[in-house]
Amino acid sequence: MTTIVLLLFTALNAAAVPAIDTSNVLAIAESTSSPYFAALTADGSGLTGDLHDNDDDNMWLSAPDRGTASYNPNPGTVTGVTWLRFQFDKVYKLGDMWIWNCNETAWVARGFKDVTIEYSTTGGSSPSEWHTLGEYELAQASGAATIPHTDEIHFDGV
Ligand SMILES: [Ca+2]
Repeated sequence: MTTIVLLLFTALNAAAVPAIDTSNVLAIAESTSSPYFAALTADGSGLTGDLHDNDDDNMWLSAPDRGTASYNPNPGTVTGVTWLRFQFDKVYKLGDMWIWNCNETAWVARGFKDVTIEYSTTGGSSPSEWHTLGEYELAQASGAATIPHTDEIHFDGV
């Protein structure tokens, strides 16, 4: 199995109750296939209410052919085939993170599957600054015209 890394400073992706304003979330990716930039994961693009569409223009895509290489954003974090990091304007207590996995109809298999989620209040390079929330197997999206979120990650107030 392949490990994919999702890194969170603190706070969450698009939706929560109350949601963290998307203008306070900076999404950074290990790589990008232009123009499918990381920002599209955290800017509300493709969302109508809590449903996301299946237009690839509203989704992030890593560069192709990641092969067997392993990456991490900085020392102290686990490595994986690729990673996404969500950086916030300040430290938040986190509730839930909702994930809409890749929903491009012909390419739902491109979504994240085996992921490790780590968080930090400092984002530094020392392993002691990072905490592992857990390892997760994310659901594959259906590719339907609109979908509810595919996964909920519970931070439970960390
Ligand atoms: Ca989007």
